[in-house]
Amino acid sequence: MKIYFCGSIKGGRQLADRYARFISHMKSYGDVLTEHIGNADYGKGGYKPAEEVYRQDTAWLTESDVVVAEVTVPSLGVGYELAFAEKLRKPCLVIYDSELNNNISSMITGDDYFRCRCYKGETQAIQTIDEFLTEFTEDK
Ligand code: 6IA
Repeated sequence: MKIYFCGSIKGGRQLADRYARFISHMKSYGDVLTEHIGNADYGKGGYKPAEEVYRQDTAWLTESDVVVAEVTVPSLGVGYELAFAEKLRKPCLVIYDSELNNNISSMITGDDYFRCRCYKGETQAIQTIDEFLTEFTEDK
């Protein structure tokens, strides 16, 4: 199974270590195409043309089987990726930590295409991720 994980980059990197723990867990289900999102140093001092980022990420989204987005830290890029994934009819799990942010955009929580789940603590987030990935794991 190919998993596309979305998390904030320019929106703020304060949860990068948490993304890394989620990614490491999800790797037991298949390939996480966007492992770099969990690297706290990603982007520091580096440069990649925006066109290249866009081309690569939309190609990965297109080849992915499922999308998991952590949206606690608001990110324009993650919002865009979710809309792109919906257009492609990819199954999308959207999770957020309600103790850190309980004010997620209505354009995400109000779209019943997305499976939006709040969590309290990483253990609960992992359980939610497990339920979702198990559901889509069968024939992959
Ligand atoms: O608006 P944001 O930057 O917070 O958007 C984050 C989301 O867009 C992530 O889920 C990524 O998949 C995607 N994204 C945005 N910027 C990049 C990026 N920049 N590289 C890969 N994916 C990205 C390269 C930074 C460079 C200095 C190495």
